[in-house]
Amino acid sequence: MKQYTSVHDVTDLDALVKEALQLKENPSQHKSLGQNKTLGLIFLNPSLRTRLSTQKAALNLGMNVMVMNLDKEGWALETEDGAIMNGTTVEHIKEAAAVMGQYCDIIGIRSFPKLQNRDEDYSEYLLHKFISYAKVPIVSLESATRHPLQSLADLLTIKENTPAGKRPKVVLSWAPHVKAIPQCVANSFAEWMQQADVELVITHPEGYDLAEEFTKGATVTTNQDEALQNADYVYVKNWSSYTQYGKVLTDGAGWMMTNEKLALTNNAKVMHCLPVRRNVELSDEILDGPDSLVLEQANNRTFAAQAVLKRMLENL
Ligand code: AN0
Ligand code: CP
Repeated sequence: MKQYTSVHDVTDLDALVKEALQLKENPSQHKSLGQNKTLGLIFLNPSLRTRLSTQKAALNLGMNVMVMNLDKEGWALETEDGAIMNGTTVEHIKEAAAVMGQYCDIIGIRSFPKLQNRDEDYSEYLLHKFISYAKVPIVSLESATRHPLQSLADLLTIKENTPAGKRPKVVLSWAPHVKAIPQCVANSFAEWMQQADVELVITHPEGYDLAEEFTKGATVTTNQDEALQNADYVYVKNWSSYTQYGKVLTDGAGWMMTNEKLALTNNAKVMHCLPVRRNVELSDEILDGPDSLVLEQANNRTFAAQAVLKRMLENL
């Protein structure tokens, strides 16, 4: 594997899932694979899970890890080709990425969308520039449009909790939030679920349709109660509008997931990528109750990252 930016970089999804679950059984089994190899983790936005689980995965494989909060600790980055850099930016991504590529064998990068210009965000210009200038394998730690390590961990969690032979109904349910949030997690989850053996239903208020490239083939409805009927998994997530790009269109009253709503489901398990706004997106009673899978998802982030890093190391 040379890059991991979306499900399209995975040629054999079932095998990757099996490998990740097998690594979970014995995380140290490939401790010498990453010896003398360095993973660089570059953050342009905050992170708890991605930062720690990806480091843990690399340490399990025997790698060295360097972490840089580029937004706070690096020079102000210029990304535009041909820019006359007489303003606030100090260093061009051409040099910054190339230099970090010299220090690292594999690089992970987190860079959220700015949520101002849809075409710009959805072009994934920053990720693509990084890939071309760093010249080493790149793992997305959440880019402008996707969060593929989260989606792999989500798929692992669903596999582990689904009886063999069952095709579960999975509902992606929009939730309220106080801020404009990227579409990445929802886009990516929808994209991954289309490749998995599940029935995917997406529900959200008017105006929150995701880009069709991610949802094609799924059932999409603005009727949350109808969507929840017989659900086996409910994936709760806020996102800002894609069509009225980056806007918060409603306070989402009535969309928070509660036990009352879960009564419509088939004893559904509840998922969220975290961080979660308690009693805004999801009620305390769910998060503190027996139906929540959020901690299992977060735990599986390590093994998702480990499976991906292992494949990259094998290909160096
Ligand atoms: C981010 C998002 O939804 O993309 C990161 C989640 C992993 N969440 C927030 O900004 C709260
Ligand atoms: N789920 C997730 O990616 O969390 P962090 O933003 O804390 O890394």
